[in-house]
Amino acid sequence: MILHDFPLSSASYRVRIVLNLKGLAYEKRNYVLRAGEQRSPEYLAVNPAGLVPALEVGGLRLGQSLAIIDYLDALHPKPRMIPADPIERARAMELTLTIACDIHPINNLRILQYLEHDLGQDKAAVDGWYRHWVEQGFATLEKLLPDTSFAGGDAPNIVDACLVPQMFNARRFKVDLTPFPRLTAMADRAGETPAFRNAAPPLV
Ligand SMILES: N[C@@H](CCC(=O)N[C@@H](CS)C(=O)NCC(=O)O)C(=O)O
Repeated sequence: MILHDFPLSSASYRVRIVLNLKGLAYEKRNYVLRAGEQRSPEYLAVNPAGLVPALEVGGLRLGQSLAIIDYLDALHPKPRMIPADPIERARAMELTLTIACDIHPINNLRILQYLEHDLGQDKAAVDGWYRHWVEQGFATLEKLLPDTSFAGGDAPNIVDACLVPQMFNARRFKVDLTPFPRLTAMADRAGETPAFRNAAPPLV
């Protein structure tokens, strides 16, 4: 199994966490995103979106971190990342998609580069954009969080695999986390466990 990866990519970090939680061995191929390596013809043949992560296993080449997590969960259901119970599953997806649809896609590298290079915004404006959308999403999550040890319930699941990388990025961009004490505590609790620690990017 090959993970096309970049240490600081939060979408790749989600998949690294899940591979570790499930104890699955894999090889990594790294792409330096700021150098545009994700848009090389070789990588576009793997993932035409030109985004990491992508997973290659047998003849399958799969992009989209949540699709990869769903695939891994179907093949290796222990521990479960996506609950089987319909209500728990819907609740987990509500939290997951608040991060993966409402925060992450409007803050990824190509959006920030577009704001800077195409729309002529300076670094302060781009960083402000980043923080604004994290704060909006985190405010929603702070209200939606369950009363459990982890964001996903009694054990970490797909919600925690998305939350911990998003929290890492929030800290990188110096988001004020004081309005989100429950969210921060939950992300830190999961982040300190070995599967999450071993998936973490180097501190920047
Ligand atoms: N929805 C995709 C998002 C993938 C994504 O945005 N990846 C970022 C890194 S976290 C990337 O490759 N960025 C490169 C770029 O923006 O050019 C997923 O969940 O896999």
